[in-house]
Amino acid sequence: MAAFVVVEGLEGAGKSSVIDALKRVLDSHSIAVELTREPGGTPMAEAIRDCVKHDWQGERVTQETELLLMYAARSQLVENVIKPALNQGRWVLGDRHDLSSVAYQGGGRGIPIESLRTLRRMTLGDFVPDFTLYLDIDPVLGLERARTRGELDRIEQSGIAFFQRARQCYQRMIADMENAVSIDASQAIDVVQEQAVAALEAFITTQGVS
Ligand code: Z5A
Repeated sequence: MAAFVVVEGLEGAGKSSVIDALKRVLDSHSIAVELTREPGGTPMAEAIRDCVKHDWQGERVTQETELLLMYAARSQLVENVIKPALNQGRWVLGDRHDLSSVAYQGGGRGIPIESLRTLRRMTLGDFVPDFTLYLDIDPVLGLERARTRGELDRIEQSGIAFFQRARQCYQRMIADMENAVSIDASQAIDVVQEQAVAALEAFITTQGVS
């Protein structure tokens, strides 16, 4: 059966390079796969991504707007891309999903978890990833890596305390989740990739794929 696999973590954790490695694993098993990113992944969700990554034409983005836009983009992506792919038997490999909202808007911004639950219920119902790989990184190191790519965007400029809270929230959530693996992303990139590949291989085996 097709599965929804998600890679989560703070900026600079190495999600992009891990996703490349995971895609190669799925290809080696001849598993058809759709790659997604959040926020984004449909024309409307990509437009929303532009709105949340920067102040909108100089207008400050409130944290409530940020939260609502994350769920609006997610709803578009889940209904128009992820569920259709899974229904057609393709796996989906996601760069972030709902746990990012819990960590950033819940943990980081301090929006009550009950508000997130209400939005989640409304937009996603009981839809959840089948497997989550969390890349754990100290935000000081992660942001240092992200900075090598150029200027930090609006969310990346939220300050180190914001990212520390997001990290703590990620760690708490992952500890309570089934079908989730945490990897120390401060290790060398090839070691992180190796551990991610091993975790996905183990999950694939549980799905009865040869
Ligand atoms: N966001 C939110 O607030 N709420 C939500 O619900 C959702 C998202 C879904 C999305 O931006 C932003 O939206 C994000 C969270 C928020 N904002 N922040 N801040 P994005 O998609 O553009 O950002 P990202 O997902 O964090 O991407 P990223 O910075 O590219 O992170 P990454 O993919 O994990 O990193 P990378 O591109 O693989 O690596 C970054 C650099 O580090 C690169 O030069 C690598 O070569 C290097 N790297 C990676 N791993 C290593 C190791 N192990 N050693 C050395 N160097 C490494």
